[in-house]
Amino acid sequence: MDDHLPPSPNSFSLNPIPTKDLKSELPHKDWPHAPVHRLGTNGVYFITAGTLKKIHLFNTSEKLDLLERMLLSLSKEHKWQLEAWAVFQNHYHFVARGRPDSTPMRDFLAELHSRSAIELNRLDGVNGRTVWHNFWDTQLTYQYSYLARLNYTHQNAVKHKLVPVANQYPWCSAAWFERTASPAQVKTIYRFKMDRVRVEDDF
Ligand code: NI
Repeated sequence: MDDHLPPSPNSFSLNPIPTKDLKSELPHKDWPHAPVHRLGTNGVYFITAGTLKKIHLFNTSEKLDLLERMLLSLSKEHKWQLEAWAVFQNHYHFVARGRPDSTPMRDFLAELHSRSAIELNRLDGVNGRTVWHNFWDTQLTYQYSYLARLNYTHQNAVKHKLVPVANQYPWCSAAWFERTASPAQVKTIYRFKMDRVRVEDDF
């Protein structure tokens, strides 16, 4: 993701370009806690959302950081516990577990979409551009389909051919999951076949 850097000079020397540590201006990454539970009485949802016309709007590391951090911090604020997520240039997926006092999912998504659009448009210096187009929400009520979607989300960067191994993709939950869950949990989830999972994911 270094495509925003200039090519290195070959035959002449340039003055060093002052670099700014963009990460220091973003809120820190607000990691969720426990990565796997049983399906219980509280709703667990699988959400997919895409940008308007699938345009690659979050097309720098900074913009992907922005979207991922906003997702992590707003989900905590609205009491949706993230169990898997993957954020890309033109869409995202996540699995989140509600509580009795969670904000309604649609209100949470409305805030995520409006705040991320405002911030992205500010970075791009444009006014009022529509960023998000639509989203799909599925309530997960069967253990098998829940676990399969956790794996689908952790592994999504591999499906989209961005990395050979999911934990190499910075804007998804795979590395966090492998670090936080027990080795047995990781093995169980990663074993789930994803070819029977039908997800809107033509991005
Ligand atoms: Ni996807």
